[in-house]
Amino acid sequence: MNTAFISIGTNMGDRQEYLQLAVTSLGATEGIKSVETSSIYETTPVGVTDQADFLNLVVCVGTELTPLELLNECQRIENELGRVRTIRWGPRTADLDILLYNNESIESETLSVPHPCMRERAFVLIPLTELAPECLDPVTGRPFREEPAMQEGGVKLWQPGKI
Ligand code: A4P
Ligand code: MG
Repeated sequence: MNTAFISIGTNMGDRQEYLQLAVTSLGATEGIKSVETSSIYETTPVGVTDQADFLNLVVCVGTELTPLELLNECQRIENELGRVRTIRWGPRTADLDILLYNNESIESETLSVPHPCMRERAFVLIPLTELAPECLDPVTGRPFREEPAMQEGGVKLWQPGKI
């Protein structure tokens, strides 16, 4: 069994409902055997800042899917949730990014793991280290909890506990 971490973000419509639907869809996906979520955090937008606040969480999945199969399933769920791809970094109903897949380092045309921006994003690091406090960066060997971006702010606990 493989362990993967996935970041989910949403800033449109009923944000909690979209997170719930995304987590439920992951759990119902063939080849995904277990799903565990962090708390939900409300986060100020990064990148394009002139947009609504996000809800973010991180999910740990146990899976028999390969990394590319998992990416396909994440994109299927994004499409099912009606994401309209307009502006890069712009508003979306749900964005699912693969953060980590076991201890692997993957660089292909369609997939980069660890996710290239994850070390700079408090909205990823805070829920990730809540779920897996000892998690190490497979590339640098450092614990994610020691990343300076953890202190960046803009991330507040919105709904404690798993969903
Ligand atoms: N891709 C490569 N690696 C991965 C990976 N590890 N996981 C490719 C998922 N996809 C990966 O993604 C573009 C392509 O990236 C995919 O086709 C896949 O082959 P996309 O989802 O179409 O584009 P995007 O999400 O609009 O762009 P990007 O660069 O992925 O944006 P991010 O990094 O996802 O950032 N602020 C807050 N507070 N909270 C957020 O959740 N999210 C973003 C989006 C910006 N600001 C935010 C948040
Ligand atoms: Mg994305």
